[in-house]
Amino acid sequence: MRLHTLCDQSPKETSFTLFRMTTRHFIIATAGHVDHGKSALVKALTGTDPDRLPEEKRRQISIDLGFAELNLTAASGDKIHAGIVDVPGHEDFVRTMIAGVGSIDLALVVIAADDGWMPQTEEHLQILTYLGVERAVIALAKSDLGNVENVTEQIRNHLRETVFVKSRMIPTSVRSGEGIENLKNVIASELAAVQPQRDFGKPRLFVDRAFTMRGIGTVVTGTLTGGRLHRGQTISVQPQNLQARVRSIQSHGIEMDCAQPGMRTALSLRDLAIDQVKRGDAITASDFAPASALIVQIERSPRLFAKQPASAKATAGKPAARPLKNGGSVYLHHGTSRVAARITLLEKEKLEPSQKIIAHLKLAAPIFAFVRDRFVIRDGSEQHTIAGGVVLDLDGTRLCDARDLKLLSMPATAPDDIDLCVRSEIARRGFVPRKTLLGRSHFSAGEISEALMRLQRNNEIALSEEIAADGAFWGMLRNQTIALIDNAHKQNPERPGLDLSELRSVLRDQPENVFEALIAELCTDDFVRKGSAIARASHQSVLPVRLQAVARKIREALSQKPFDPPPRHQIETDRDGHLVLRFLVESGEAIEVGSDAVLLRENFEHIKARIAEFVSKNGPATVSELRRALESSRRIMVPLLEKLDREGFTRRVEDKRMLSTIH
Ligand SMILES: Nc1nc2c(ncn2[C@@H]2O[C@H](COP(=O)(O)OP(=O)(O)O)[C@@H](O)[C@H]2O)c(=O)[nH]1
Ligand SMILES: [Mg+2]
Repeated sequence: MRLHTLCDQSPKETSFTLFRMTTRHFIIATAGHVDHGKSALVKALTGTDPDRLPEEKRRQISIDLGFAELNLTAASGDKIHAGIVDVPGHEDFVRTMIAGVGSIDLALVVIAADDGWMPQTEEHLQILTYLGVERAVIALAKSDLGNVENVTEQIRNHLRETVFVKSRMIPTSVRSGEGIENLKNVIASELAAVQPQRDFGKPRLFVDRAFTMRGIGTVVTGTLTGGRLHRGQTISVQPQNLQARVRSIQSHGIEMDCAQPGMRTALSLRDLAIDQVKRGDAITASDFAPASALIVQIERSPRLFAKQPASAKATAGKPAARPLKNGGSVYLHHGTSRVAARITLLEKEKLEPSQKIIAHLKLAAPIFAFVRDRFVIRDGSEQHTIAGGVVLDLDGTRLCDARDLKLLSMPATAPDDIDLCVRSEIARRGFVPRKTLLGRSHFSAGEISEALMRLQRNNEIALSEEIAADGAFWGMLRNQTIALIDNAHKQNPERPGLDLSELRSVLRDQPENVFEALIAELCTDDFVRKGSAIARASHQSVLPVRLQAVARKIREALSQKPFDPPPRHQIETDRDGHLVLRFLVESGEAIEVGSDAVLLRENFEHIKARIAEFVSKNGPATVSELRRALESSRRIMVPLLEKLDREGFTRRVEDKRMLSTIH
């Protein structure tokens, strides 16, 4: 019960014993060149030294991600709780840095006043931009050592034409204490303006640490996004698809029943051995599959990036300044994972700075991605960050034609427009099962079904219980089917309609669920199913004049000895006979008693009544007794009684028939 009480509160309103007021949760990550004072600043802000490893202490350099927490109060009085991820700044650890800055709300970019803008300042800035981080506070660290004014000017120049152009810049010194309080206030006011991370019911936690704790077992940590995780919940570890139960949840050392998006989260997963989970894996609560071939939009920053700060001329020949080529081997950084990938550019042969392009990425191992996830691309030698991008499609095995590219570009330009995303997804595929439509996306199931309703109201799509189909595709399929039905009525007016098996074979390219949805939809208005056929509701099967004489003859033949008519093969001696007999059977005028025995319906009803009468009067009867009494034959009576047994009218006991008790 308690579990739900906590989780049913809105993300803004979590209250733990530690925070009695409304507390909002955010994630901050540091960024900036090595030795510029990031870790020292985190310690000054929080009291926690993020460099926790002995090697980090010995070498005085951050190697892995470090974590701390910062409690602030916004001007409104709201409590703000920020998890801080401290990243390494050294060029050898850019890979770790990228794992630390996914799903953050604010970047704390640290630039030493005595050193100014440096290569990893630039590289980190590009990484933040590629990952869609739009909010940063710039700490001008070591203000006790440098010329703050000059360096401020230099940084402003570097930030021109970036999303961080308006970022606040605060001189700080951990030595003198200058600016630390001011920095806290600025961070608080920045975060107060940030919307808490969305809860769209699809939790993902990209693992940034996995370790064992004595008495607890395997523990993973990461930043939770997309949805909540509860204690006791069964989760899956992707991409290896292992199931485990969440034994307990903590955030910054505090036990909780439920973690929410935007929280640093530690999960104890006792069912898992430590070698079954590692950094880069994703913890999720859904059964979505991972993907290993993606269609993406990639972009290159307009800024050239060189290992050493240098003029554009000096960087021209360096790898980072070279265009990204078709077929190249790269590393994709997504969530906390890094995976080798081969890139195929779909629109051009190479990607120059400032350009955006659609590409295929074939991954060496699957990743647990959603449509609209952002990622970073580094070169095959892992020396340079060369591009960033956004996932457009998780099924990159399909080939893309020009129409595909156009439809893919639509949501790429407006990724938050759910109608556009849904519309493009359906248009590209013709139809999509509703269950899977944009399942792996940042939209909730509710948002997706509302978008489907809107699009249906605007006649842009057709919806059945199972599938959502593109309006044009559906219209074409519908018209084609209606034309086939009308044609069948015209060609064979004596038939009840078009055989569904015949229609299925014409539409064999369509999957079963589309076919069924089509039939179901047609049958909601002008069409009906008649046995194994579909027909216009208004269709009455009639014999063409040409066959009416044949019909007369057959009726006569069936009437002469009503309970012992001639065998079927003697009646339908030619094609016309076959057509007429089928018509009589389909229209219900005649009944197929056995494979070679047909009775007119009135005679069938009559003989049934006579059988009932005979058995009621004389008790259970044999085939011979009934055949003799009713002037029939074995040829008719045997299959007739079997049919009546099947229908539950009679019941066989040894070699006699009695009446079933049902009627
Ligand atoms: N004078 C001075 N030195 C600082 C300041 N902040 C950090 N340092 C020193 O700069 C070095 C690198 O700091 P660190 O926080 O490890 O940098 P990081 O690599 O960006 O995390 C350390 O020797 C710190 O003592 C500061 O505000 N003033
Ligand atoms: Mg550090």
